[in-house]
Amino acid sequence: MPIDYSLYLVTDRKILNGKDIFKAVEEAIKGGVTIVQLREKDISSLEFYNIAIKMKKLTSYYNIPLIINDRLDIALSVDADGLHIGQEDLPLKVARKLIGDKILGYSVSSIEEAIYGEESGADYLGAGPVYPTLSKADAKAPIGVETLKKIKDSVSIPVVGIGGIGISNIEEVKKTNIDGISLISSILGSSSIEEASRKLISLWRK
Ligand code: TZP
Ligand code: MG
Repeated sequence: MPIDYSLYLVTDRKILNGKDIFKAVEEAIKGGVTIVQLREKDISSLEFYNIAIKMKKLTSYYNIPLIINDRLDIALSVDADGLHIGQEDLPLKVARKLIGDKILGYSVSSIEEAIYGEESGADYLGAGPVYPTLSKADAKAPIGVETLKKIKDSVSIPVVGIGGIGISNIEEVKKTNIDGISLISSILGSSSIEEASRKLISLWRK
């Protein structure tokens, strides 16, 4: 079955401010999130594994693909649906070899990186940051919707936009014809995660 990248949730426990991550993700799924990436920074391998195994149970129950950020070992050990890596993670071709036919996502900020990603075995690209974001400490300068569109037009694999996306700019992002939007704060920073997700998916599908 083709993967639905429409509303792609990336997790961040910092923004949850103590709220249970599994509850938060379940609410987001009920609201309409179509795919989930578990992204953990500054955490032990054991903790990451324990969260990932529980998250896999939850997402499987709802038939939602689970992607693990950065950690190929965790993705394999919990039998996640895929792995997402960036420019400073394992080389893409190495990751492709090891991950087999699981979904492999790759973060890009330029057309050159996008073309390299497609040629080197990525299944989809996360392009950004599209707008300024507070959710990633080492985020690069925003690429804007013009570059996002050029990235989309330069590859044939799915492209999701990430970084600063929310209700206020979803219309502008949609015009680039990308395959989905990937978000942290507009979903997890909302007082009603389910409502926020419902609103975003309905605007995206409109
Ligand atoms: N990669 C590029 S921007 C970003 C990541 C993980 C953070 C996106 O978070 P937000 O809150 O949707 O801007
Ligand atoms: Mg990474």
